[in-house]
Amino acid sequence: MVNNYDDTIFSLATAVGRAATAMVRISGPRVNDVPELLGFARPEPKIASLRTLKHQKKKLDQSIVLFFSGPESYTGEDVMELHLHGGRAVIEGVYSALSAQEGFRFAENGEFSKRAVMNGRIDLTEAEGINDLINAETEAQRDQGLNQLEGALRLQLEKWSKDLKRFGAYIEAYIDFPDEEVPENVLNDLLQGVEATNKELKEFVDDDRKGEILRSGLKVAVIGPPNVGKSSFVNWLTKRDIAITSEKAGTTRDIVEAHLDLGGYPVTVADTAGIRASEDTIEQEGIRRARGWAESADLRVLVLDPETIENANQFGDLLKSDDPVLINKADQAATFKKKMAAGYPLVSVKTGYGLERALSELTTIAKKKMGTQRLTTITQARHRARLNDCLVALKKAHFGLQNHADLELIAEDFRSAIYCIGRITGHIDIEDLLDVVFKEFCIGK
Ligand SMILES: Nc1nc2c(ncn2[C@@H]2O[C@H](COP(=O)(O)OP(=O)(O)O)[C@@H](O)[C@H]2O)c(=O)[nH]1
Ligand SMILES: [Mg+2]
Repeated sequence: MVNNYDDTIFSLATAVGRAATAMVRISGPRVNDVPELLGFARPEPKIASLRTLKHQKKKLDQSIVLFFSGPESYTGEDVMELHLHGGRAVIEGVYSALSAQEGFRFAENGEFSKRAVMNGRIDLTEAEGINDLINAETEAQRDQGLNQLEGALRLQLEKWSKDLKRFGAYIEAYIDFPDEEVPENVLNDLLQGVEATNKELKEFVDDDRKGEILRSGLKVAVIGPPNVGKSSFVNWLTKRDIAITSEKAGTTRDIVEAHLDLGGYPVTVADTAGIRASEDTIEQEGIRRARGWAESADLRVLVLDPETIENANQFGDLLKSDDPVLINKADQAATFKKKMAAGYPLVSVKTGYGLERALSELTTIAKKKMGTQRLTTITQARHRARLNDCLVALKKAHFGLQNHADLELIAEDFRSAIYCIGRITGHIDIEDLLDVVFKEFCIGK
């Protein structure tokens, strides 16, 4: 990525395509030159102003212009927003006027937000929250993205970081004054503090990846033998004919994925090839993919029919404890009379029998897998990895304290625990540890 902060960057902030309006955002040191460049009078900061934009004596557009004087802007730099009419020729006209200028260039992906982080306007988790909100497709995803954008995760992490800095500061203080022994009561307070923080962190990490699953959507694989009605069921779920259904066994080979919104929770459902012994190499490949997708999925729905109820055991290696099983073709009553024993819920995609109940059960499972009491959660694998590193460092510090280890080593453990959290928020400067030392202590007399 080009990382030149001397450049003034610009880009469409709205979607590409014809629309009533299109917003071009410009940020950087030369924003001040934009009014002259496009032949309009410079607006007052934060006052929406109607302006006629011109380039090389030709009018480009009549648009609303907004100016934000840094650091009070999204990026922390001077920012100008051109709310144009959303036609291609208008946007092209503005683009070519800007890109012809020295020091102006197209923004890279996420570069506005990156500058916002670099300039301390937002932290990394808030930037991620912005991105998650933009990508949110369901209500629960929107809640989670907005919460993170508003700084809830940052505040939570900052709280732990502050705790750790305080613990570290005690230790650092006694290192600086080697004549002083760490008194027993201070040591006990520290141990208790470390244990409490450790408990909080552990509870936060042990969340069954709910926030992460919500962010990316629950992956549900519909599996089973051929011809039981898997594709028919997926089509019913999605209310669309996305998968080919046929009386001929072995029709589905590719994995067909569709996105669903179950009560505000995002689900990606996959129709897969029927799993059976097959000589056909293409079908074998389909079965291999079906197994692979099912193994990596968050949930599997096993579909069987009266003919294959006994086959349930064949899927034992794929199924996990809370994976639901459905017996389709309940309309084939005669067959069922003989084979009712299995005790699984009956449905018929053909007649609609039992489908709503199956859907509501699926919704309940989705809520259980993604919904939490607390809105603030880990939403990315990188958060989890760093928090686990932090827990390891904290454990070492705790062990060191208990065993009266060298204070230098304990201090180092705290520093690395703080560093792990700093890597999540992007605040990895731990020099401010020293500030805490001198603010909270006056041992120096
Ligand atoms: N009688 C009956 N037939 C069904 C039902 N659901 C699907 N079928 C039929 O079963 C055949 C196989 O369906 P399909 O969805 O392609 O099964 P898949 O191979 O498991 O994907 C098709 O002819 C469907 O019309 C049902 O509830 N009752
Ligand atoms: Mg199929």
